[in-house]
Amino acid sequence: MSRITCPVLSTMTSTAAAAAELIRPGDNVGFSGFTGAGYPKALPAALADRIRAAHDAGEDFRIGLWTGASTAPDADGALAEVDGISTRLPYSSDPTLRSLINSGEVDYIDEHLSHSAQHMWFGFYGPLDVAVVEVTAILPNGVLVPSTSVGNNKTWLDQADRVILEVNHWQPRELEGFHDVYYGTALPPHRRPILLTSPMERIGEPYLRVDPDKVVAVIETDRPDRNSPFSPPDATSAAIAHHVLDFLRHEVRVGRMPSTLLPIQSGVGNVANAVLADLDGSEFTGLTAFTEVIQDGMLDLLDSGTLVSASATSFGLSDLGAARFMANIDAYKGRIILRSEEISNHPELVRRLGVIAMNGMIEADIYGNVNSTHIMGSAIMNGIGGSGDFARNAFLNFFLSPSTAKDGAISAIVPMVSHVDHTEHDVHVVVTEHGLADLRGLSPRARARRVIAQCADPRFRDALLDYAERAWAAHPTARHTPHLLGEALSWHQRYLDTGAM
Ligand code: 0RQ
Repeated sequence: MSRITCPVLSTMTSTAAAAAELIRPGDNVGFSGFTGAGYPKALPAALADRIRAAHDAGEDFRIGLWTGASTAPDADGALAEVDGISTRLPYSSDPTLRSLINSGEVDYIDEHLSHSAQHMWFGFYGPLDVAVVEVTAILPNGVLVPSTSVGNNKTWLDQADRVILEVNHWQPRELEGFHDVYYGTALPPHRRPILLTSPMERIGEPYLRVDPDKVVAVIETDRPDRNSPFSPPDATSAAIAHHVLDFLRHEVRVGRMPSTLLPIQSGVGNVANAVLADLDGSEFTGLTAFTEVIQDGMLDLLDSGTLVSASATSFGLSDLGAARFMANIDAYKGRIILRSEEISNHPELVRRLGVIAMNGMIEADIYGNVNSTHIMGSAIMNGIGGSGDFARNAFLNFFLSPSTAKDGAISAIVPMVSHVDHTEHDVHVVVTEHGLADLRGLSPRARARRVIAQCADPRFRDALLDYAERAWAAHPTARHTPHLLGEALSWHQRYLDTGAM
């Protein structure tokens, strides 16, 4: 059955190789895709071939690559392999690309995901030459049924000079009706409130719009999303999850939130999945999610009825999760909504709904500053993603991590973070497998005592306490946030010197 029923756009079908010829060296290219879902599957490989051939012929050919968030080895990875990317924004987790960013060959602009669309309209990034967007189908009137992520697709389709569409037959045709694309955004000073007051409210339309005159090629594919596997929760992530749940019970008991909690946001990865798994076996029911990514744990919660509904911008499923979603797709309709990331992560909405934000971190310092992005202060891991959008505006935020990294050699609790993504003014609760530090309403020194006692691994606790006490003693007129700067900075240097990193 044809997925391209628009009489105008059905004349534009093309091979990936021919479509790749329409991208020029130096173009800024906006791909669809978010956490391995809904990214273009054919064009990137064809473009990588073209770039490799150009490089073999001694020509310079690299593009600026913009996306919703991370894509997959056959998109980011394929282009990174051929050294085809000059600049990249706003988020990536691809290991090949990470190496090129960290070796200085690719310029990476690591942005809050809610900022990426508006920074395009504000003109901060310059022009977008080409949008390459995966869709599920093209309807007779030319509107597009989105696929498994919405991300920045609306903005890329609006703003690009030329558009290449990939119609992926692997994506279930039944996805039509899962999306809510908001077209009411405007530029300051003409902005109006976004009238979304509950996570499942619809404020937009189920389709993406495209100007048919800009469409230069339509490619048909039949290829799966990336769908990374999840490992079952290990003892460390299970312990972290238990602390989070106990704390939520406490917050309900003292009357700070209803027994159905407030809408939850959960980051990606195994620790976040462990929290969702723990919620599933708990007494909590009637929950809602206002989040970025629907991972396997969220499907479990929807299946068991613990979660009534989930609003997000993307799926981030394992193969098994994707198969389960497809087998029961009609049962999820009306309970899952996918939106543009400018809406799923919107500060106004996160704050209005009172979201409970739960995200991973690399390290926290004793005063509650959090590093989510950099190893030893200099090497990027992934990027800030949506963690800042949610944490900064949340009713309550958690930052979660094992207390140590690299088989216990490195402490995730440090005197001073080597890079700051979330400041002490934004961070509410830090959690490791050893315990949970509720930092709300505490002064810096009280925070330090609590973080060290509750979250640090016992092997590092004495050293951290000793540091805090000596810093207090050292500067009697500077005791608000006491630091021994040389020593704080050499904490990480020691790991580098001893080869732990
Ligand atoms: O590296 O695999 O080489 O050993 O960092 O660490 O423990 O596997 O943790 O996969 O949950 O990722 C913060 C990176 C955590 C993630 C981060 C090393 C560690 C390992 C990964 P190896 P883990 P996770 C929604 C929200 C920012 C974006 C975000 C992240 C690797 O959660 O990217 O929150 N967050 N988005 O060994 C040295 C330390 C370390 C360390 C960990 N202290 N020192 N190395 N590592 N801690 C999603 C989106 O926005 C799209």
